Amino acid sequence: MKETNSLFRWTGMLAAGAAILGLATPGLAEQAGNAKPTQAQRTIEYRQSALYLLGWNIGPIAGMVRGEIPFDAKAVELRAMRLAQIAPMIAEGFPADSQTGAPTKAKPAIWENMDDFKSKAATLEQATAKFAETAKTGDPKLVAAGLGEVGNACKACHDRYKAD
Ligand code: ASC
Repeated sequence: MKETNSLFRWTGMLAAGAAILGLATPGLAEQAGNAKPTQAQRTIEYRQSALYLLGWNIGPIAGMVRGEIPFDAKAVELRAMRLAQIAPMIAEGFPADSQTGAPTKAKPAIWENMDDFKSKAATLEQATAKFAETAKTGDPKLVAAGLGEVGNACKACHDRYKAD
């Protein structure tokens, strides 16, 4: 069909133009210089993405708890729910074949102490699940305490397993 062909031509030209202008948005693995990322690169990008999303959603809650931005109970509830959904995705990002292969702050100690690592991940899951319930109360004091528990779970793992 004529319209379809011209649409293909246009999208093709747009893609070529975007590539020339450097507008394409490759994932971190591609940015590292490989057209086709290795499995380890994909895995490392996966876990870094999940951890990034956790930080992204904690940030505004922490800002409210510190009094830097106004307390917004609905926003806390939404973000806490996201944390509870994302936390269970973390452990999956650390299979044995992903110790190296892309820049990572994950220490080898993770794979030497996988049971402990998984138990710390489980603690985060529990803390975020509880926090998602707490957030529904809309009580700033309870939210502050719950955020503290979540933060402690983050920190316990980072202290032992994240390179500075
Ligand atoms: C965050 C973030 C972390 C944790 C940690 C909690 O928002 O990016 O790494 O909380 O600071 O101790």
